[in-house]
Amino acid sequence: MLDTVDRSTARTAGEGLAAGNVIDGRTIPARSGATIDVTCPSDGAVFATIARSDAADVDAAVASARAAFETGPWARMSALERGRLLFALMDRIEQNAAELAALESRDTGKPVRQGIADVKGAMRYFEFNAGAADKLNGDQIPFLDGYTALALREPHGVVAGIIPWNYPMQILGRVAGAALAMGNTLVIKPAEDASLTTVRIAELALEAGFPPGVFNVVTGYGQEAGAPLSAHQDVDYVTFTGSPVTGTAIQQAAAVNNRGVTMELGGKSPQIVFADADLDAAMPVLVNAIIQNGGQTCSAGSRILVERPLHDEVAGRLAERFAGLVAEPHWADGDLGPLVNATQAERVNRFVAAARAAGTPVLAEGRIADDAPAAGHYVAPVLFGGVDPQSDLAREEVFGPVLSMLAFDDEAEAIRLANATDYGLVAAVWTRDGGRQFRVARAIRSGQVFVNCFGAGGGVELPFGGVKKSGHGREKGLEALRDMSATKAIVFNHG
Ligand code: TXE
Repeated sequence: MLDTVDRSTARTAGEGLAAGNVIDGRTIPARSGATIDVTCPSDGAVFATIARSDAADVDAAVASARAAFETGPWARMSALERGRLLFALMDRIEQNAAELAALESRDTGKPVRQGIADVKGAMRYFEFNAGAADKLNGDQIPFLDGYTALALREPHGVVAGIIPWNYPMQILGRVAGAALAMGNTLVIKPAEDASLTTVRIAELALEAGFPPGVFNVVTGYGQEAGAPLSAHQDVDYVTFTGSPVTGTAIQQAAAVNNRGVTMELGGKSPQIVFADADLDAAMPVLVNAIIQNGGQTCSAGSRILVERPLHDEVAGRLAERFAGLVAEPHWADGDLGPLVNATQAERVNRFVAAARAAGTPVLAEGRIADDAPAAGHYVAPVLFGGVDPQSDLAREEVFGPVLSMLAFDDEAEAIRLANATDYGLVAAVWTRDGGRQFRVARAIRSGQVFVNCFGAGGGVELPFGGVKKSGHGREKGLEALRDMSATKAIVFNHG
């Protein structure tokens, strides 16, 4: 399996590409002919275009997905055959791994290592769901004498997936893997900032043998392509990963048609470090949890809560690491790259400026590489200490390389602080005390809690999703397959 991509490939990937929509088995331009320039976040240069789709393109994609769902080979295919197609897609992704990793890195600015990890992540999603396709049983339900009752799992029909730019391939993998395994057909609207690998993977799905119309992609802006897709009357289910504000708009649109939704809306994930924690094991994980992908991760461990006796030691060790962090172009393959666009860089800089203005202590700062192109969207990593739990920095999703430290005095205060945001996606607890591990893990309001680890290698097998403002519905694991299907009860009266 791929473990490196050379610098010049990473720097020039996708040069001159004019990516289209994938509708009904063909790659075609938007009906209007309009395009959107694709810029590289590392140097601000335009290097490709994507289709600028509107409601007409969305209509065509949904019609194609509907036709493929109702008729044609997909409608008659067994779960085993669907699984085999997903395995074949995984193989195609592997065969094109270098191209996909380089394309993802150039499109998003993420270090090449992360681009490679994302290819592997996408493959793993397709692999997991391929294997699971024929294993999610329905139920036989004990019922009245003389009756047999079944609960069958059936696909929703046409699933719309609106996905963001932070992990385009991985999020595509988790959405498409589960939806296709259960027999749905798909219309994906990737983010306008990072659509190239999604288009490419839909093309690879055709090469792998997916029938036309099963896996469609329409690219474009949220308002122009995403909004008509989420409001479309012929879409049966909508799955979205992105911001709470857009999630609300999408739910309102879907509600007009009374459609089901899965919402993954980000987080403000706490990492709680008790005084008895194994710090040597925790330190690299604490740092990586916020630095990975430049902090543009829904599950980023963006708050570190430390029990007071250990506070200064953790602060010192984190500060040492942060002082050495450098934001570099994606091709340098350093600790972190630029942020995805100017809006995100401005957003992160606003949080940092407000915290500084409020007098929040800066414990350490990294830097932007001297040779980073001026037109790139670089932000220097910052470690804040003594953060006010009521501040925006402590409560809001920053989505950048900014880490907040807060001290606590006892277990009750740790739990209170961990739960003191509107989000509830992921949390970590670092302690050697077994009783405390259970108590705290149970008390935290969040979709996932990791004990003495964080993220634990991605965890395609684990149900993933939020509570509170972080959303609802579950992706990954077998839970995703349940969400991507509807249960039908059938009762036979046999006298
Ligand atoms: O997200 P949007 P943005 C958070 C993160 C980030 C903030 C803003 O905090 O700073 O969101 O990012 C499409 N109808 N996350 O503005 O708007 C859009 O085209 C239908 C967390 O990029 O949520 C894109 O495909 N679709 C997150 C997708 O929604 C619409 C990942 C996400 O864009 C639409 C990304 C509309 N009206 C950002 N408007 C996570 N949970 O991991 C936009 N879109």
